[in-house]
Amino acid sequence: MMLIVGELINASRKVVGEAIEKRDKGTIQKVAKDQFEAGADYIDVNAGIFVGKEPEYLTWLVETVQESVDGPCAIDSPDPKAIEAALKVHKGIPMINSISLEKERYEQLLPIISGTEYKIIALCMSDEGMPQTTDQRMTIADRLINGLVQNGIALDNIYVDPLVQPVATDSRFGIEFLNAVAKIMTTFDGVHTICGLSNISYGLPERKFLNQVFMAMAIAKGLDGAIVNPLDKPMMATIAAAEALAGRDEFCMNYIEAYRGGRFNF
Ligand code: THG
Repeated sequence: MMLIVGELINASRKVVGEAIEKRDKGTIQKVAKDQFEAGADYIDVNAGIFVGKEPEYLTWLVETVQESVDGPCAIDSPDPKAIEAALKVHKGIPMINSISLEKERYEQLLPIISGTEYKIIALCMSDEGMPQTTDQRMTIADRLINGLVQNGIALDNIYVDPLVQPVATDSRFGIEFLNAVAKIMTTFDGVHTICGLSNISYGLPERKFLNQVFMAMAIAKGLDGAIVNPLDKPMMATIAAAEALAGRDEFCMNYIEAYRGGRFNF
């Protein structure tokens, strides 16, 4: 089944940013609980708009979330120092979001995660910037996967994020991403793939529609993780339908279960 990372505890969202500044635990804990109850496997915590204060704010977010739900966080920061601080208070096995091939980020984060059982998101980004083609993504993915495995991370704990780019910018960006998902999943048997979706539809109307269709297409290519809003019912229904149609839901049991649980009532 698809691994779901709940994206809503992100400081770029107004309610969450304000709650962090006011140290309003109740608001954060409700968003955590709602996502967990909707089926999130990990609760993403991101304080990215507070540059310089990320170590302090991420630590507070992890503590606050885990006071209210019995589950792990996905610690979302480009700053290894912030991730390291949040790890000190995290209970259970976290997801690290993310390591990339950017030299400083890679070299600082690797010793922190080396030899652990953490789930690691390996983001396809390097000092040369954001990859555009399938081949550019494959080159970065290959180096990241090899480096992680050589440092004692099991393939099964690696989630490669091929990096979604807006299709409004270049009409090839959708298909180059999708082909990268397929190639990563077949080249590195046992590894996982994950992504955030919202970038695909940036600058276009009816974004939710594009995001849902893109999710279904990515699942057909083998995507098995998603950073999404688990409270978004049409998106969650799309995921259940796409998994059944891709042959990843024996006897369509999960799809039928989703229906019976009222998850198609929207
Ligand atoms: N890959 C990885 N990590 C990521 C991303 C990725 N982390 C950040 C981001 N992309 C994924 N997280 C979010 C969080 C919030 C929103 C989008 C992506 C967002 N929220 C809307 C709002 O605030 O209005 C809508 C939320 C809603 O439906 O209520 O846009 O790509 N590894």
